[in-house]
Amino acid sequence: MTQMFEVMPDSHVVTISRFLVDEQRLHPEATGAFTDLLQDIAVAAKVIGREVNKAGLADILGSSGDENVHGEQVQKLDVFADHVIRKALDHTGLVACMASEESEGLISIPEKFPAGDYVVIFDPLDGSSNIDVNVSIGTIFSIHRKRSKDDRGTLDDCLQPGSRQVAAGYVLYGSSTMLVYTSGAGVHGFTLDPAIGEFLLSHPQMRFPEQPQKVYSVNEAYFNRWDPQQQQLVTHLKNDAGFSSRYIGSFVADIHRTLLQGGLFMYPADNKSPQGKLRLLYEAAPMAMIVEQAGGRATDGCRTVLEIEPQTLHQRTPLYMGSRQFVDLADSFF
Ligand code: AHM
Ligand code: MG
Repeated sequence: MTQMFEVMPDSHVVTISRFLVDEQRLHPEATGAFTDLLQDIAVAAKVIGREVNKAGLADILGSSGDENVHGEQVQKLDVFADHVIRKALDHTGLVACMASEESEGLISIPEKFPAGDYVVIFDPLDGSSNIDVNVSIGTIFSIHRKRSKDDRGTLDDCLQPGSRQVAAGYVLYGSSTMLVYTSGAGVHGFTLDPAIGEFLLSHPQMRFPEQPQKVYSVNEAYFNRWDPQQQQLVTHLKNDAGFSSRYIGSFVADIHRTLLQGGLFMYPADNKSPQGKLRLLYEAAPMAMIVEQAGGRATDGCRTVLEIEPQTLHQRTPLYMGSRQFVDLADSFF
């Protein structure tokens, strides 16, 4: 008997490759290098996603110790993710240098490979403490163009303000694996179809909802460490403004929810961490580009995140991001 499949009459299947190529056609001057770079990042995301999905099996498959069943060294998933991204990009001739939240200094491209014009800064697996409890985690990436004359880039090429990013994105390893990116012309989301191994366009032109859910997202256990303005803001949100609260404790997942449903994400400074916890280059700036491209706002409580001039690779920043009207409201407390 012939099997019947229901076909949605108006649906189009658009792979991330097709989407990137179509976008590239809008820029006749484009060389294709940027398209190739994003495709390489998408491949790295699939490899990381595959391992993340198997993480819970590590114990039964015998690879939770330092060695796996083949006697090979087993890496922690965040170190593995770091390695995958480096190896996906270092030989391509597209990248001048990289920086990773997992490494202290600049990552140079080995001399045996050609160097390119792009600088890639990434947090290979953010929220990795959530892996063991099967909570969503993510990869975050930020792409700049090299501005130094040095063939292989310098630290200075990484220390550019977020406003100079040419693209930024994240991958969420959740109930589905999603890749969300912007190159300055809106935010687009792709969901991995594991059966065919392709990221398919599922969320074109993502925008914060006009009528956002009144939700704040913050680790409220730190309330007593906050300064009075921060305490007053959260007290106002819950007692006067009718907000509810959601906090996963996994940055990519918290921001993804905030983007889809609206809300206010905060990781403020406190008296133990005067600069907050999140890193400007690996976490705050790329997410700020996405949030602003989707119609939201991102600040450190007084400055626009995208305008902060980084001084060091691992510098931290307090962070407020989400629906524009809620970030404005937060501002009014500072
Ligand atoms: P990590 O870079 O060590 O993974 O930490 C970053 C994570 C973010 O995903 C999350 O927003 C934050 O730490 C949660 O911190 P806290 O446990 O202090 O609320
Ligand atoms: Mg991180």
